[in-house]
Amino acid sequence: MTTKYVLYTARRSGAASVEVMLSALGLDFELKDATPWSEPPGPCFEELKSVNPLGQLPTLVTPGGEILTESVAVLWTLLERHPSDWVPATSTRDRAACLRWMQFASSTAYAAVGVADYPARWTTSRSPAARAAVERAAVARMSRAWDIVAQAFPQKTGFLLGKRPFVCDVYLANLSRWWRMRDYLTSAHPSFAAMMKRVDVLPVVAPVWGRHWS
Ligand SMILES: N[C@@H](CCC(=O)N[C@@H](CS)C(=O)NCC(=O)O)C(=O)O
Repeated sequence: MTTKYVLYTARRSGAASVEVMLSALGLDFELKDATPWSEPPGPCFEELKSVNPLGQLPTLVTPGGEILTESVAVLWTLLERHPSDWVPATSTRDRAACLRWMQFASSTAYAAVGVADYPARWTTSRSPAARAAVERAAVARMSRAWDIVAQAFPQKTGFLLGKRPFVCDVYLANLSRWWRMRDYLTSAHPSFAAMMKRVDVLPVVAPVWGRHWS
């Protein structure tokens, strides 16, 4: 049993949005570097695998010892347990939209990132050409996902759900950084890219992004 939240994290990973939310909610937490892709892996990678067999980030251990995985579930559970104005009020259309678009981004864009990052997992072929083809298909799927998100939010001011940002803004701003999707958004959907930049500079977000992407 711990007294604080423990977040297994890595630079430039999906754990960044969880770091933002732990700070925004004023929670006591410890970060453990469990970078899976470095050589050698982060010092806490073996420990991460003992709590999450896939060895993926973000993985959060609660003060009560529960293991939380899956980025949307991790964020949503935190927001449910620590009420704040980072999520729209219960039963509102905005709350449904907030969860819908986080889940959409997770199951389309984030899932495609997992394929592009590790194409060998998604083809039985050992040929570099076959793996490169899987990677290209995954990147195309990512762009398609961001087209759909950007077309759903054509506004030129404010954030996804109006004048103030919610957890969905932070989540999408994190996910859209991979595989040059910000460059893609800037050319294909400039007003959406500008919205993501407004999220990047929020006082709770900028220091975390600075640690991850500087
Ligand atoms: N469905 C998971 C995906 C998590 C994921 O793919 N995380 C990446 C880092 S951003 C990871 O740990 N990759 C290492 C691996 O898959 O081996 C979620 O939403 O949290």
